[in-house]
Amino acid sequence: MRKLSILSISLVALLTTACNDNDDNGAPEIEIPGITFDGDIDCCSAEEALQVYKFIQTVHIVPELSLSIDGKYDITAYSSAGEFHTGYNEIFFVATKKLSGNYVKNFDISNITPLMYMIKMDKEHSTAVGAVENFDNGILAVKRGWVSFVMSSSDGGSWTLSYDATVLDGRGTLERAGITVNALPNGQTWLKSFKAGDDTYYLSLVNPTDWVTGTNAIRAYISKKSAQMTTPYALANEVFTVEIDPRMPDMGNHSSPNNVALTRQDDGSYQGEINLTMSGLWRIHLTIKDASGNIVAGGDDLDDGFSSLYWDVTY
Ligand SMILES: [Cu+2]
Repeated sequence: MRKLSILSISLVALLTTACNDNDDNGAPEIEIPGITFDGDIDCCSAEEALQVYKFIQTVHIVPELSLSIDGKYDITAYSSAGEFHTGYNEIFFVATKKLSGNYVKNFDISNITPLMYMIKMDKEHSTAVGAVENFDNGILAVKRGWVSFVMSSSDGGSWTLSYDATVLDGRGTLERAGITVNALPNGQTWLKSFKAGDDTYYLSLVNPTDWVTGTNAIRAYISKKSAQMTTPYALANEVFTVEIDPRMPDMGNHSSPNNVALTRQDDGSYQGEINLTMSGLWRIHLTIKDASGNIVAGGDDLDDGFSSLYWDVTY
């Protein structure tokens, strides 16, 4: 026991000495498990590495989506819960060097392709997928993409996901990794589709679990079903307006004031404001208008005067 402590102390002393040596080079002293900064130009600054490290403590690994490239690099994928559910899911990617464990700053993830095999129809279809971009200001070592699943895994069908990765001199492909898409809790509907002309569009509500009582930013994406069903559904080029009418169906369908319709932003997302006056189930009735202001979906088509196109969110 005593021997062990002495050994540990000398080890710490050794490491400390090693660290102090680095001071001459001006290397910052930030301890991140498994990360060394010595002369690794591909890695981030110590500050960036710390940001990455802190960020990945807030998400969970999706083990099915890990990829090893040429025995030199590892891609690790994360989502908020380490699994997926129907509707909008963010996926985060981090690349590391196998040998040092260091993050790699510049890498690319592309061609994220989810596919669902529908057993009865013996057919495959994809779903709505967003572009992969840098996670946040300055943090190049985390890439973020999103997938909005139109259906959950079931006896009727199962999902796989593929993607391509480029890390420095390495290239790799994750080929059809099996994933599970969980159904949302009962009564929750965060993804809806509508038809305009011959086209089918998907409305993905972004992270309603973040909502609080009062005014919230409400974000969504509108994706267009691809002519070839196995091609991931990209954001629609058409510009719409999404008018919202939030009601509480369990409380006489009362509404809330000061809601703002979702309009298309520069980044391709739709954003508006939703005012939730209390917690509980909110049915957000939707009216979709085209660029000329014509109603293309929803409206007051229900008997009670509300739109049959809606998201259901309990918060
Ligand atoms: Cu399906």
